[in-house]
Amino acid sequence: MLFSASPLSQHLLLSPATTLHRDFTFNHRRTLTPRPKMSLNNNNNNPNSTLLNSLTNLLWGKSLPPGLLITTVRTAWNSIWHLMMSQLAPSDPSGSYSRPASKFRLSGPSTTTATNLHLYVGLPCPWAHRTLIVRALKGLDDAVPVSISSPGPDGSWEFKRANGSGSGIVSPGLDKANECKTLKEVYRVRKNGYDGRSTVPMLWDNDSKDVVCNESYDIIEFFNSGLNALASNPDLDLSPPHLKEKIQQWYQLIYPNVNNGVYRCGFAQSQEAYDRAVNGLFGTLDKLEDHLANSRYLCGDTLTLVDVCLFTTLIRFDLVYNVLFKCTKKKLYEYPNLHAYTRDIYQIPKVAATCNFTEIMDGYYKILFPLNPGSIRPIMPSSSEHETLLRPHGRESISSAIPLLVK
Ligand SMILES: N[C@@H](CCC(=O)N[C@@H](CS)C(=O)NCC(=O)O)C(=O)O
Repeated sequence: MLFSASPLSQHLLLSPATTLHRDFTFNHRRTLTPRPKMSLNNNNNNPNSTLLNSLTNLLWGKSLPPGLLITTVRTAWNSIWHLMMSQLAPSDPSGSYSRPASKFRLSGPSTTTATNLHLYVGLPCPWAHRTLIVRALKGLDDAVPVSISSPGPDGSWEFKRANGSGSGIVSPGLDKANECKTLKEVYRVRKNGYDGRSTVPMLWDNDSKDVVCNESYDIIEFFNSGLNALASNPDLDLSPPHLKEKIQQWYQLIYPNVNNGVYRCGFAQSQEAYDRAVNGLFGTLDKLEDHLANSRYLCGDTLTLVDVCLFTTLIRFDLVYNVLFKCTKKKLYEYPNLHAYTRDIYQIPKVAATCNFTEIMDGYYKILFPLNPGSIRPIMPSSSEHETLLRPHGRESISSAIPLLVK
């Protein structure tokens, strides 16, 4: 961690022998003034800000001159921010975020014969959320058990909490397949080892002790059609042959502009990169809003994989992306068709139980430190509350076809 209390800070905070407890000090004009009594228990419990207060007092008296304070912090913060962003969110030369490619791929639904599978996810992650939804709709809960990690202080995935919140909503727990403490450890125990990015979702083969796949789209295609012998809802097809081309066309629009588009807004490292991303995002949302006025789902009357992919971004939109990633032009709530479409999918049996809003908010606001250094989690917008999402969506008027055979 960048600003954790070091032995030096502990010394400054605790040692009575330092100048901190003198009654007088020079202020920044070099005149002698009574030192205000310093309290080690000030209202701000953050040891880092106490350290900075102590240092400021030590060097300049009661407060740093505002001009100097702002210039110094701005210069230091800009350099540190760019350093952090370049390592955490790689970008191209124009400052646009470029998402690293997934390492372990499946090139079709039947490219693995493994049947003793285990799924690793994290609940804030929209890519992992796709796999939880398709797993639930297909009835693969028993066939593919899941371990749910949560982000640790440095943002990497950890297993540290007892399973189950008792609410019926998915919640983080321990690693049930390998009993590891972190996801990094799981990737490392694979037979050939691995030292790259340890991302969720990740599908694991318990027999060969190896990673099967860590690309969400491959995993949902595989769950949709590659495990029907084990699924309790094998008749549900979220990628029927006659819609495959349409699904791909929508996905090619939605992935860069919406799914990854929100990240391209949030992780942009130049104004130009942000402008490009935000125009692509809202231009696409406008198009989707129009299309969904007369189409219940993206490809017509049938829910498909591309709806699942769109849903996991939309459900996080007002909650996180609108604020943290500066996707501010409009809230999802201001798009009546998109919001109703989101409610429609949320109300499909088993979907709401895959949405853990507390984990999503904590995962973004508390962990994406470079974007929210104070780690304050804003209040939940009412448009994202469970009760709001249960309001009638009225989309049966477009198509009353029973969309799913959820068993
Ligand atoms: N293209 C991948 C993206 C997966 C991804 O980026 N997951 C993020 C969480 S949202 C992650 O695990 N990041 C950890 C890291 O980069 O170390 C997919 O669709 O599965």
